[in-house]
Amino acid sequence: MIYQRSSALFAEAKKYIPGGVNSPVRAFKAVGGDPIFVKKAKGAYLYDEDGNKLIDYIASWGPLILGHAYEPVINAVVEKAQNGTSFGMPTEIETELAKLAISMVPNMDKIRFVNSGTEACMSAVRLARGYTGKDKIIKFAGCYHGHSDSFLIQAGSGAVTFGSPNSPGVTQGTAKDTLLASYNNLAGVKELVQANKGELAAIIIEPIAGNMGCIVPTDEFIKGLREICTQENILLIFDEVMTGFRLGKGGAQEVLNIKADIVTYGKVIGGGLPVGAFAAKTEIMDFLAPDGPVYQAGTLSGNPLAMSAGLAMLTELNNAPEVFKSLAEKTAYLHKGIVEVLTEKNVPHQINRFGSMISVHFTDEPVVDFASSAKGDNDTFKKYFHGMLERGIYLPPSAFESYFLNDALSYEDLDATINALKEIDL
Ligand code: KE4
Repeated sequence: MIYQRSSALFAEAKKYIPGGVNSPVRAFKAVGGDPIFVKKAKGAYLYDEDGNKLIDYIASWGPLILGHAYEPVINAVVEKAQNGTSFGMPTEIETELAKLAISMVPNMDKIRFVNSGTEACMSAVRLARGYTGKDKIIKFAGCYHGHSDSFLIQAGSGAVTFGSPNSPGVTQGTAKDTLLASYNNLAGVKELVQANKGELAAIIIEPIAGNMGCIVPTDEFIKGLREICTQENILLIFDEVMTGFRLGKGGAQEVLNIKADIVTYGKVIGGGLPVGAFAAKTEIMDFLAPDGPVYQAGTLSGNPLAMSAGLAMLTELNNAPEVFKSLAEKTAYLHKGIVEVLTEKNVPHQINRFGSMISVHFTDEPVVDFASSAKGDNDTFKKYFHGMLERGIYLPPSAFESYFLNDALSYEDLDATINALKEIDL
């Protein structure tokens, strides 16, 4: 495949945009080479600036669960735009999307819309701190909740000391209130909770992790978190920016049968336009301004154009929940095909899958947390990524990402993906 125009566009972009991209993962740093510039997309296919057609497995990192340029969503956005895109005033459509979203997920009474998953998670933590009157939070190594300072933290020196910044610009003052635990390690969480008794406002987690590749919690772990939070008056925050409206109508709360105290959303809820959200019971949500003391705001929050995309998307999913089963079956089919090929090639691999989230790890150890995910062989991953790209298959350009299948993918597309893998010398 030829990527000349993409490379030329990348060189031009780098003159005006840091790293040539508006989000780092797009720059192919983890896999090498120049990123692909896309011209348009439809259904399961991307059409890049060099005229290549690619089968898409990132779906804009999750939002486009029904495929690109999905008619009902496009029509809703085009129609809404005719009457203005944003007013900075309340509109009926915000209530329509709020009512629909709340009707689809368990256990939530009210929802506030923002413009990204980062904003949703940042606001959820502020709300938890304001509601509980406590400062510290626990997050998990390898879980990503957006780029708010409180989340850009790596493990501190000792098991029970606070975290340290993992990005310049994040202060130690901020880092001291974020504690880091390991996914699927309940004992470690208990140790942190005991060492910080009475100081923890929240534990925030990706209930099915997608930012270490896909990692599924053990029953004991996720149920244990719920119990600890209930016992210790800590709010459990489910970051469902990836899983919300992807794993099922009710997201991870529904499929795991666990009730969180605050849930954050993004991606699918915006139908491909910038929408994030966070939700909780009335008692918690009413702590938010303007009625409550916890301040949170946004010029474009709930803007009718983004709301129209989200409403069209959730309406489709609410009226056709069989999509989730179809997606899970397609993901299982892809899983089986990849296992057969990599086994035949005698390549050590672990494949983690939950619903329509899946990831391939080139290691023979089970991938259950960030440390085990980091043991994947990145040289093999790079060969895999570029080998698939050369054959028209667009995968996430990082071993620490989940694939996001869209329901426009056909079984022929899945077979083409599996056959492309057969041709690669890993
Ligand atoms: P955004 O601010 O990017 O909308 O959402 C942040 C976020 C929060 N929580 C979870 C579980 C997430 O996965 C994300 C964002 N996901 C990444 C993909 N790993 C977005 C891609 C990117 O950073 O460009």
